Amino acid sequence: MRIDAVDVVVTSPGRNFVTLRLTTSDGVVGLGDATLNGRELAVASYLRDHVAPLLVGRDAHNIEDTWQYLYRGAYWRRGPVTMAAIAAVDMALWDIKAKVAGLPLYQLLGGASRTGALAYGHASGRDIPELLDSVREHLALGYRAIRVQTGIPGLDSVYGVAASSAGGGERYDYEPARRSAQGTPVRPVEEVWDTRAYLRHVPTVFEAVRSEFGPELPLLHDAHHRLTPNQAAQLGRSLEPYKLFWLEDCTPAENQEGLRRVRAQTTTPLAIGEVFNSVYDYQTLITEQLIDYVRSSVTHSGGITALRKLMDFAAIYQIKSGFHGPTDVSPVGMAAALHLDVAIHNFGIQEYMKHNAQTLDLFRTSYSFVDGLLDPGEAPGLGVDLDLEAARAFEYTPAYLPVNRLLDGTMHDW
Ligand code: EZ4
Ligand code: CO
Repeated sequence: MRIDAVDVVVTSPGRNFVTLRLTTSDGVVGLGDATLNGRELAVASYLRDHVAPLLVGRDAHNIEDTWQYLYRGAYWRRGPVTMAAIAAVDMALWDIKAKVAGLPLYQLLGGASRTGALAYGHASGRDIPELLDSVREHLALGYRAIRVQTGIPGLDSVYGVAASSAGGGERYDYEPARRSAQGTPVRPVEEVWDTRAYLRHVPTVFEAVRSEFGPELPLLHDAHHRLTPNQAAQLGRSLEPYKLFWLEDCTPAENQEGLRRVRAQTTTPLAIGEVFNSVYDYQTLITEQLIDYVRSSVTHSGGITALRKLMDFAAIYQIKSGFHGPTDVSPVGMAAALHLDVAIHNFGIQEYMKHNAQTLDLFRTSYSFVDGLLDPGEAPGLGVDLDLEAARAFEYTPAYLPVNRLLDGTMHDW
């Protein structure tokens, strides 16, 4: 069975998605997600200009060999653009293989290790009362684990907080990259950040949430790479009384050794890796057991083939998964994560936000969210179809994530 056709579909039903669509000589279609928020067209070009010509005529069944061919053959290793492109090819080939087998993909990955994947949702509020309402709304939707983010007194807007003023008054739980007003050039919005105010405020937020919802509810928090190792150690310690499920991206973790200090100073569980793209980014973090959860997405880290190996490596050190699942991973990438979630033994939790209605109209999914658990469904393959005609109607629209500056104007870590 040969790969006959390679198509790259860019569509923007509210936000941009890049999808690879492979068609085999037998007419089987496989989909892969290649969405890289804010740099989408770079991956689209990588696939169209440099990968598509290599794929036509290859045996669609040889997934591992194709992975190695694209990774080693490029000479230039790793990097988010390359690894998102390889991920899309890998996902599409697994989709095809599982469709040919007539099985949902998780069956080819060893079958189900659990009845569903525990999901966490994003609750947020500009202040504590608004946050508590958002937690209640998430509990009503069925969530059994909740990420908590709030505004900080004195700061205008904070990334990850719905209804911040920079969001134009609209809630943006989904942390979208922002488009600019019509006719103005598109640039990242610049937000002001104050680490001391943040470190003072966050423990009061968790105090309020714990006293309202009790000790059982798993709570998470994302620091979005903004702290130094010493500041992260302070935050981890100050949050210990609230027993977090995890503290995410406390420092910019390309400095893996920096986590030694954080780890030595606090027992708050740590999750890292949503901006990583290969196992090598984790080498010190995993072998020295400096983290508890791997945050990679299938989409940004070389696909199912690579992420499964990474999780096997992590398993040796009792480190679990907590795959990235924002809405800038497409429904195809989310489905791939769910098949892996139910199959691997060292699953921890899955981030989950529902895509908007337009997106779910284009991408027909067979996964479901019931009583706090995600289920990949029983459709053969990944279980996602893409309505090509409808997708083409939504043109690519540039949009970028915000950047941060400190009070004196210094550019800050994310
Ligand atoms: O900000 O995916 O934990 N989740 C996150 C995400 C990221 C976006 C960036 O594209 O931090 O929402
Ligand atoms: Co994050």
